[in-house]
Amino acid sequence: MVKKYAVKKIGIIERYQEFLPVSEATPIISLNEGNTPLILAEALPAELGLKNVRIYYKFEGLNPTGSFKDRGMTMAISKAVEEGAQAVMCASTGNTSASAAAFASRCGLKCYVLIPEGKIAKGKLLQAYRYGAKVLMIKGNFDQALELVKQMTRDGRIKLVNSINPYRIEGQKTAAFEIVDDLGDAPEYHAIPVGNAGNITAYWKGYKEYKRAGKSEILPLMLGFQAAGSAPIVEGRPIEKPETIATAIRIGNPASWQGALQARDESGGLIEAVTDEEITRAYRFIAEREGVFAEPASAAAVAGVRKLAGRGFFKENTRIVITLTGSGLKDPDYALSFDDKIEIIEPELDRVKEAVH
Ligand code: AN7
Repeated sequence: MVKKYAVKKIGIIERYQEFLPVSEATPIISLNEGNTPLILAEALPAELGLKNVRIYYKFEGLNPTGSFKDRGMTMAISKAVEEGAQAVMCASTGNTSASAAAFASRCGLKCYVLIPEGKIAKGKLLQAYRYGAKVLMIKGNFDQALELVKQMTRDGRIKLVNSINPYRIEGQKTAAFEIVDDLGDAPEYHAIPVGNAGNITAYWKGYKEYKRAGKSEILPLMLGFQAAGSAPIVEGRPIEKPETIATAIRIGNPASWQGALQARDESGGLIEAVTDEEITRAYRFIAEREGVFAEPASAAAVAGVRKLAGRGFFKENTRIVITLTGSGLKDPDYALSFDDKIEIIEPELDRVKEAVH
C-alpha cells in the first residue's frame, strides 16, 4: 500500500488509506490535514437545558487552511496529479478556493478559482490570492460560478475540484472516522451546516462505511441546517437569489442535493433552516462562552441544535457532535460588525483604570 513517511503527524490519506481509493501509484499531496479535535462543550448543554446530553464540537477550523475542505482537497489534488492533470478549477464561496489554491501550490498545479464578487469573506479571498491561484471574481453568485466551472472543465483538460468530484467526498468522509475513533462509537446525533451539501453526504458515507467495517455499533441521526435565506433543500426548490450573512453557505442550488436527502432519510434525521439572527447568536455564544471561534456558517449547526433542543428533540444519555466547519478568523469583517466596539484610549494609567471596572 501507500508508503508511510517517518513523521509523527500524518494526513488523512495515509491514516485512512484502506478506506480510500488510493494505491501505491497515488502521490500524496498533504498538508497534514485532519486529526482535528473533538472539543467538549461546557456552556452549551447548560444554556440549552440539556441534561445528560454531551455535546462535542468537531473543530474543523484547525485544518491547515482553516476549514474542512482540506480533507477533500488532499484527495482531489492527489488524484489529479496521479491522473496527470496540469491545472484545476473550482467555484467557491471561499473555503474551497483557499484549500484548492494551497494544495495546488504545493505540487505545482495551476489553480483557477471563480468566486462571487463581494460575497466572500476577506480571509478566504486573501488565502486563494496569496497561495497563488488565479482568482476570477464573477458578477454573480456561487451557483452561476459552478455552472461556468462545469462547462470549463467538461473536456477534462482542467480538473474540476468542487465536491461533484467524487474524491472530495471520499476525503471528507474521514471526519466521521475520526469522530468514531475518538468516541469509541458514532454519536446519536450529528449536526452540520449545509451549503452545497457535499459534507453531509460525506459524513453519512463515512459513518456507514465505518459501521460496516465493525468500527461502530450505531449510526447517528444526521441533522443538517441551511440559512433561512438560502434554504433550497428545506423549501424543496432552487433559490435563485440566495441571501445570508453566512456567505459560505449562500448557495441556491446544491450540487449534492440528492446526497443530503439520502443522509437525512436513511438516518431518520432532518434538514431545517435557521435565521441569520439565530446564526449570529450562536456564532457569538460559542466564541464568548466556549472559547471556540468558528465562522458564521459553522454556527448555523449550533443554532440548529439550539432550535431542536427548544422543542425537546434530544433524548437523555446521548451525544451530539456539531461540525464547526471553518475558523472564525476567515471573516474579520463580520467579526467586527457588532456594537461592542473596541475602546480607544490615551496611554495613561487613569484611563486604563477607568476602563477596567
Ligand atoms: C465554513 O467553499 O461551498 O454543504 O465553495 O465553507 O459541503 O457545501 C463552502 C461550504 C459549511 C457547507 N461551512 O458545506 C465553498 C463552499 C463552511 C463552508 C459549508 C461550507 P457543503
